[in-house]
Amino acid sequence: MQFKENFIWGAATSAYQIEGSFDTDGRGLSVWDAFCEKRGVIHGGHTGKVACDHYNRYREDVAIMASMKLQAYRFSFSWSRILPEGVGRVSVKGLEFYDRLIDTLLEHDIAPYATLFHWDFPQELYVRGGWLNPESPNWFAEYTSVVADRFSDRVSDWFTLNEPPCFLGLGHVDGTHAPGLKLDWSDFFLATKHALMAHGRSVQVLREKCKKTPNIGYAPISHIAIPVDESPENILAAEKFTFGTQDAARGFWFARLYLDPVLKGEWPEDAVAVLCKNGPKVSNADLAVMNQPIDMLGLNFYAAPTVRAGAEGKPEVVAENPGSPRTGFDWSITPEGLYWSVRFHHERYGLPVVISENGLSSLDWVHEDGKVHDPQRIDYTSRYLKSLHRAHAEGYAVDGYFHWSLLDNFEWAEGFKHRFGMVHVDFATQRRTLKDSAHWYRTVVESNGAALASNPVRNAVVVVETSEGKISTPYKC
Ligand code: IFM
Repeated sequence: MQFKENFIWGAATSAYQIEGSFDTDGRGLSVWDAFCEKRGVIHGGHTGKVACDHYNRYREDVAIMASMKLQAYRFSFSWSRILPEGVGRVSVKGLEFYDRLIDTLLEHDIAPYATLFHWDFPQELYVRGGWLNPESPNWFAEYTSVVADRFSDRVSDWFTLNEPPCFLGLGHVDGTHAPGLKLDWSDFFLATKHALMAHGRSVQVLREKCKKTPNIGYAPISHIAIPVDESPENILAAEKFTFGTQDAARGFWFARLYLDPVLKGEWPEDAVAVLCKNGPKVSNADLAVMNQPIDMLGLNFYAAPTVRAGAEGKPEVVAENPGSPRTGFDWSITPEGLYWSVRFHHERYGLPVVISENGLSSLDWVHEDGKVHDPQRIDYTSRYLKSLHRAHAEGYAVDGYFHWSLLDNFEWAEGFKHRFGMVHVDFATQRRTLKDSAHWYRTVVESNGAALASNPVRNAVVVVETSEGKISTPYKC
C-alpha cells in the first residue's frame, strides 16, 4: 500500500478562511470582507474577521503541522494583504507576514505550496469591474510579480487559481458567494475568459521571475462521474459526463470550460453555446495567453455522481440508494471517484496530478476526555487514499495529497457551521485540539501510506500530553 518514495503528504487551507486580522497592518479589504457585511448571506452572520486567528498564531499552527509530520502545507496568499488596493502600493507588513510564515515552515522542513488566488479578490479592484474588467489579467500579473520577487527564493511550488467554477459561478451567477452577483451567461463567460487569461499571465510571470525553477499548478475543481461498473460502455459514459457536451442543467460546473482553454488552448464553444447565444469573443491570441505550459494539475475532489450508459451511450445518473453515507455537508461519500478523477484527467491532459484538496465536514466536538474523536474522517480519508493508491499503482502520475483542511475554518457562506479540519478549533478561545484523524494521518504520512493497510480506526495512535510528557498510545475504540 505504499506510495512512491517522493510522494508529498500535506494539508491545505486558504487565507480568508483562517487568517483573520482582516484590517491589521494595513490589509486592504477583499470581496469576501464586503460580502460578509451583507445581511442574511452567511450562516449565522459569521465573518472571517478573526477566523482561526492564524495571522497571530501561525507559529503554533506550523508546530502542529510538524507534530503531524506534514511534508508540505498548501496555503494561499491574501492578495489585498500584499497589495491593499490590488495594484500599485505594496504593503511591507503584508509581505513580512508571509516571510514569517514561509520561514517558519522551512525551519520545520515543511514545503510551502503557495496558491495565489483562493477567492479573496481585492475590493478596490472589484469596484473597478473585477473579473469583468479586461485589465484584470494584468492586475493579477502585477500581483504575481510582487509575490514571485519576494518569495520565490523559498517557494518552488505554486498554484495560480483555486476552483474557478466556485468564485466565478457561485460568486457571479448564483450570487451565493462573494461578490454576490447574478450576472447573465454572457457576462459570466467574459469574467471566465479574463480569469483564465489571468492564470496564463501569472504562469508567464512565475516562469520569468522565479528564482528557483518553479513547479506550477492550477487547481480547478472538476465535476466528474464514476462509472456504475467497469464495463467499457459505462466507463465511456462516465468520461462523457466528465468531459462531453454540456448539459444546461449543470450550468457553470461544466469541467471542460476551465480545463480545455488552459490545458489545450481550446475554447469549448459547444459548452458555451448551450448556455449563451452571444458569448464573448475569444481570439487565438487570448487562448495563447491562457494556454501556458504548466507542471502539475491540482485536483480538488470531494464527491461525484455515479453514471451508466443509457440510450446511445448517453450518460445517465444512477440514483443513490436511500441512506447512503453522506458527510456533514450532505455530500455523498464516493471514494472511488478519486481514482476516476485522476484517471480521466490524466488520460485527457497527460499532466502529473496532485490532490490539492480532499476531505469532509463532520460533527466534531471536544469530548469529555478532552479529545476529538472523529472516526468518520479517518474512515473517509482511508477509503479515498486507498482509491488514490489504485491510480498510483496503475501508473498514473500522482505526486501528492493535501487534506482539506488542516484546521476547522470559515466555510464561506456556511460560516463556521462545518468543521473540515484535522485540527479542531474552538472559535471562542482559539484553542487547537488535534483530532484523532490528525494523529492517524501522521501514521499514514510516516509510513508513506503503509498504515492504510491496517484497520484505520483501531490502529490510530493518540499522543497524550501528561505531566510526564507526551505518551503515544494505540487508539482504543
Ligand atoms: O472550504 C472549501 C475550499 O475553500 C475550497 N474547496 C472546497 C472546500 C470545502 O467546501
